[in-house]
Amino acid sequence: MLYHLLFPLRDVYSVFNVFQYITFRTIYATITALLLGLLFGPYLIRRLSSLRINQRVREYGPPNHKSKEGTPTMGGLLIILSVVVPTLLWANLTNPYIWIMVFVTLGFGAVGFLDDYLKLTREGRGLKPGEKFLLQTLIATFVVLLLIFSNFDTDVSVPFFKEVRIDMGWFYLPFAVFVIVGASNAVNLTDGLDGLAIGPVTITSATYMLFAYLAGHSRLAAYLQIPHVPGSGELAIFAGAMVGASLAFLWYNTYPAQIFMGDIGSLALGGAIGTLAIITKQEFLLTIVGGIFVVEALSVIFQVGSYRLRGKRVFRMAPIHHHFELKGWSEPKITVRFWIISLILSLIAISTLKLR
Ligand code: 57M
Repeated sequence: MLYHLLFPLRDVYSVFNVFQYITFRTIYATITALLLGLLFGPYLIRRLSSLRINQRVREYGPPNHKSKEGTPTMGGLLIILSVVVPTLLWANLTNPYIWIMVFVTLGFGAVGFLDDYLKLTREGRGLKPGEKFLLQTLIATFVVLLLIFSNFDTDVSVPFFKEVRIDMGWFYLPFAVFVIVGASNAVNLTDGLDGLAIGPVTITSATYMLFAYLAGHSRLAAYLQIPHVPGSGELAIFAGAMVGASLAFLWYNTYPAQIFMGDIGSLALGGAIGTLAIITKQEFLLTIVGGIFVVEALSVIFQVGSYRLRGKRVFRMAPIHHHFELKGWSEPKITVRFWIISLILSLIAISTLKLR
């Protein structure tokens, strides 16, 4: 909105010329998101508490989690607000990718909201896993079809192997849907300790902010030999808003958490990250940048698989963060160590720009 209102005034006031720069608008979208989240956080925490929108903690779980009973949840409302409003303020709204990102965030957020709402009203029984998966798949399929019908490239690039481009044709549809739905569920599984999911979400968003900028810049993309996606640079503004919103949420979600994001937050953030990976054409890179989410999801797959096949557990409890809790690590120690790993993974992902 600000872009459309102020950039045309550049002939009268040359200072408004600065609105043409994606970098400038990304920085201010990040700051706006951060401030919105910080300012509205305390209000939302009070409001959710007074409405008794509080977390129920399952009986079967690490013992220290019982004390978390009653923590306000659905903080994802704050995250979504702080992502969408700055995006609408600072981005070029004629860019279709911006609307796709807003749609995915709101769509996955709505599925998460339904799940959270049902859990509150039906004594912990949210959507059935199959129902959740179906809704997520419908949204992701719609988005990927939209992209394919607007001549989106169905090639995929492989990190570290720049000359390899595989055209997947129509197989791109199930592949991209898998990336989006998988990312959404993996972030959800990670969201089980204070600050644990939002830290890697911040780092992953920041990484994709860089990749969106580069993919949208024809000369830089050619120089770095990465896929050039005209118009994707604008997504740096969206990703910047995600960084700001996530940092603001972390302010309140850090140990001991005053608020949880709920499925409304985790599904929306994961879906948005998956879609960023698709549009920037850095699909496989997500397994590196989002390595924490991948490991969390794999730990559940191995645990459930091993239990069913051999009747034995691989971990003391899955997802893997519970394993470390039961080994006696303190919650902040697990969280901060996972952040450090996430940061290293992000650096490795960025290094793929130069390594081949
Ligand atoms: C959500 N959410 C938390 C909060 C958050 C298949 C199975 C592995 C699925 C998995 C599962 O359901 N995961 C999805 C994990 C819950 O947090 C709420 O959920 C939202 C995210 N969707 O925003 O609203 C609890 O997590 C803790 N929490 C924090 N701080 C935070 O900032 O401490 C969350 C956010 C909260 C709070 O305690 O109540 C969750 O875990 O429910 N299931 C599991 O993760 C369960 N694992 C399990 O059953 N393992 C078995 C299986 C795989 C065979 C095993 O290993 O033997 C664990 N969940 C819980 N307790 N609560 C088991 C122990």
